[in-house]
Amino acid sequence: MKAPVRVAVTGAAGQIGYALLFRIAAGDMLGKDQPVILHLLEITPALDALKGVVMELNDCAFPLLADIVATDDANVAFKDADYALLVGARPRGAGMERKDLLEANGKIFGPQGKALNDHAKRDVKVLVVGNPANTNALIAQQNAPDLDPKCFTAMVRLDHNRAMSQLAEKTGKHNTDIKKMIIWGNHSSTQYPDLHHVTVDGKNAMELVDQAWYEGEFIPTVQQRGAAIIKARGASSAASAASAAIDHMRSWALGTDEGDWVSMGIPSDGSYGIEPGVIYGYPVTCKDGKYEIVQGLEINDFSRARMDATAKELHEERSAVEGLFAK
Ligand code: NAX
Repeated sequence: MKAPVRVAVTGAAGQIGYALLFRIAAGDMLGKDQPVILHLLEITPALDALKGVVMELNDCAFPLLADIVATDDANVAFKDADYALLVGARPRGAGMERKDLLEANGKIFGPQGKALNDHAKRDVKVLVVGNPANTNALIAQQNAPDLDPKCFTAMVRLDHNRAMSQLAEKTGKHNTDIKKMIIWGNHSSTQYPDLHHVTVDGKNAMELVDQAWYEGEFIPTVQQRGAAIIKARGASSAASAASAAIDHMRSWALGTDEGDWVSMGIPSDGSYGIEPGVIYGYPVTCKDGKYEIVQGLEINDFSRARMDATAKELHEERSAVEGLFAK
């Protein structure tokens, strides 16, 4: 059996946390041969609820769960962390403008970035789930000057999985027949789910669907799926978000399948003309714990306009929070 690794999860007593922790402890994220020590971070008023979650984790008697640390101190939660899933965030309150939301979250993700900088393993893999995920990831990264910026990623995998499921339904195929999905940009309604490089059972997706469906149904459905879930369920996506977080980390840690790729929000390096300085959804392949942007994809005018629009939104978000970056 391998030595245990430390997996920090923030917002651990929340609804995504409740769907996430049990799957990490069961080995779904890092493999059935990888013991884990869970480091659970919550705000002080939620520590009682967290105690209940810890009791339930213990009651599962998971063979792979080596230990649990539960705390309201980020310095403790991120101590020697190999993985960090930043789920806890400030939700948008009534009458709150986007700028207020970004700033309120900056107050969470700035200090958490600093705590990661000071205490986590130097090759820590950080996934930000809490919204606005891309810009929260940027704030954390900007407060961790001693860590490689590539340690910081944001989750667009739920959008990726939603897009796969919509296309599978439309084409009458199973999602396992679908390869090379891409979500470009922000985890927001400007995200661009791109079908031009996708294959369904080996055939190009754009040859199987018409432009009207792609533009008028598929793209808006994927972009608005979060709101549709809230309307139907009366609560935001939780189990599917947790599942996507598991997928994101598993791909990163254990690698992507040969002949396929996944979408991850990662620091832009200028690839595909996206100005650096933001965390942008890209198609990536992963190997040996590292990700690389898929290069050389042809981008048509339709895609270019949408990729630029979502980049513009991210740069605007960046401008609103630049004051929260470490000097
Ligand atoms: P909940 O409100 O159920 O849980 C959030 C938990 O975070 C709460 O228990 C709260 O006490 C805790 N928390 C707040 N501030 C904290 C801090 N500073 N340190 C540690 N813990 C803190 O929300 P939940 O439904 O679990 O969603 C969590 C976040 O995920 C939200 O920001 C949500 O918008 C975001 N989502 C992101 C998605 C994505 O694809 N990137 C999709 C699902 C989800 O909407």
